[in-house]
Amino acid sequence: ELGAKNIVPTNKEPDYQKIYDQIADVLEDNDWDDGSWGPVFVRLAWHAAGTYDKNTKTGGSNGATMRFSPESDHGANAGLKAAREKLESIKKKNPEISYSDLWSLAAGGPKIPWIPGRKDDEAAACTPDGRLPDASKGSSHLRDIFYRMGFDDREIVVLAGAHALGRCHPDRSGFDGPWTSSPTMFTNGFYQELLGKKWVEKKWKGPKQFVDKETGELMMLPADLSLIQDKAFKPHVEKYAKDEELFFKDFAAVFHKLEELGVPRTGDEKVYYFKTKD
Ligand code: CCH
Repeated sequence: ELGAKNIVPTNKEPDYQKIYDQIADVLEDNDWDDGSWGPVFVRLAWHAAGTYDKNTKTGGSNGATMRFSPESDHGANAGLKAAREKLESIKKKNPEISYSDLWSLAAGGPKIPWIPGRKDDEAAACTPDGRLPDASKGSSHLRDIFYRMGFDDREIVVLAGAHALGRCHPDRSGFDGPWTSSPTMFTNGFYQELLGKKWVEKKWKGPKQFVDKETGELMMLPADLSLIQDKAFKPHVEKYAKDEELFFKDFAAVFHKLEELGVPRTGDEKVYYFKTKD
């Protein structure tokens, strides 16, 4: 006999706004970097997705294979273990969300469309080392890496604007310092600094990088500077330095595209936009 009490919900749809709010609640932390986990969560999601190869259709934000060695040990992923562990508390509270959806959700913002449905894969699906960009290289390397994911020149420049957030750590990448003076705020400051400051090579024993001549406190990677040395990239840098609204709009679309790499879709999926608390 089938009574209401016998109806057990299966395939329960997680409450993504609730999980988004729980992530928002752990972002602020005076003991972590500049006071927020936001930047390293963005880097985690990007490194999970940026392994995509459009020709073999391998890698991408489906799978969360960075949980496993060898992908967790790839040099580019140094320091991301802390971000994965930080998100473990959210996973424990919400076991129904996949790691791959959780990492992608943790990089979300109110204007970025988000679609759930990523499925975790096993260690055998780890991507080979070398699929993420090498910061010591220039524009032709950036094109090799990002064209492989399916991005064009404008999209490469849009994504690089994420470097408004966070900083480089000598114990992770070997580089040192933030790109902007407000590394926990998402702005078009990366482009403004790139064009507005005079960049000189940092005098140190570490890997080649640049610092602003005036204060020596802000930094640029060789790959960042290549965006204004390259004739095709530079006009996009100029455009986004002038127009922050346009940058926000384009970033939302291109970051969404990044987060969809390698995720099978039918086209009928529900698209989520999240409300922030403030
Ligand atoms: Fe990046 N990035 N990134 N980056 N990145 C680093 C840190 C962050 C490159 C190199 C580095 C993107 C593209 C590139 C973030 C988001 C994005 C670091 C320092 C290096 C090196 C790591 C450390 O020491 O902690 C290169 C090269 C490219 C080529 O395009 C893209 C695309 C995104 C996202 C859309 C964020 C955020 C950080 C800060 C992380 C933190 O912990 O503060």
